[in-house]
Amino acid sequence: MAVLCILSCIVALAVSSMADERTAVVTLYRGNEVVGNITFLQEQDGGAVKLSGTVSGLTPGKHGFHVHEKGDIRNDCVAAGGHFNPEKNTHGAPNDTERHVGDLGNIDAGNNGIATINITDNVISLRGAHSIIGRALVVHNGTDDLGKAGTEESKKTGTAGSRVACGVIGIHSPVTPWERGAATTILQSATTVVLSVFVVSTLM
Ligand SMILES: *[C@@H]1O[C@H](CO)[C@@H](O)[C@H](O)[C@H]1NC(C)=O
Ligand SMILES: *[C@@H]1O[C@H](CO)[C@@H](O)[C@H](O)[C@H]1NC(C)=O
Ligand SMILES: *[C@@H]1O[C@H](CO)[C@@H](O)[C@H](O)[C@H]1NC(C)=O
Ligand SMILES: *[C@@H]1O[C@H](CO)[C@@H](O)[C@H](O)[C@H]1NC(C)=O
Ligand SMILES: [Cu+2]
Ligand SMILES: [Zn+2]
Repeated sequence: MAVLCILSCIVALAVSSMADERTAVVTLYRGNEVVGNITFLQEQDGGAVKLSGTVSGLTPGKHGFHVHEKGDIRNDCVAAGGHFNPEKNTHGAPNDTERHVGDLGNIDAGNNGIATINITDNVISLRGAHSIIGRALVVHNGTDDLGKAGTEESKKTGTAGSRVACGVIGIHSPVTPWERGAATTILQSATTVVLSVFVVSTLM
């Protein structure tokens, strides 16, 4: 019986963590032109988010790269507002403890103007208070000084210059509703455990 319970719990955990994987996507625009696309993968609740994709048409070198607070990309991305900052922190580097949630640092474009994105971040999320869904991803013309230049503006924006591309981060998978009430979550977990006990006992 103990073995049955342990096996069931393993199956239940595996099933529920599979169900927890989420992906989001953003198409980046410069005016009406598509200049990039990035996917976000979060394998489990509370886990790191992995970004992958490309941005093209950039000047060679580093470009500030942030999640801004609004999913409004009108007026050449200016309507997106400031960096997504729910904790009211100062601007920083991705690996700083004091940073905006949206601070993803810089992306680096080669001489061909293309930046290949391969970032893993532990602060942004695809759920909860740090969720970036429905907000804007912005690429700047200049380099983010990561809040280290010693000016007020540096501690606010990283003085990364104008906005050259942006897009709204949206749901990609699963397509079922993302925000569930606690009751639904508990019911689903309980159902998973009961089903697992049934499946495992059938197999034995
Ligand atoms: C991503 O964007 C680039 C333009 O930068 C485009 O060439 C490419 O086809 C896009 N890829 C996908 C999967 O949409
Ligand atoms: C953060 O990363 C930068 C390089 O990107 C490095 O110079 C710095 O030491 C790192 N800081 C911490 C606190 O890990
Ligand atoms: C992305 O970065 C990780 C670690 O920084 C590395 O292990 C992985 O190979 C990289 N992926 C690509 C496609 O470059
Ligand atoms: C972008 O930066 C380059 C230099 O890196 C400059 O020549 C250009 O004028 C800037 N463009 C905008 C729109 O700020
Ligand atoms: Cu920005
Ligand atoms: Zn910031």
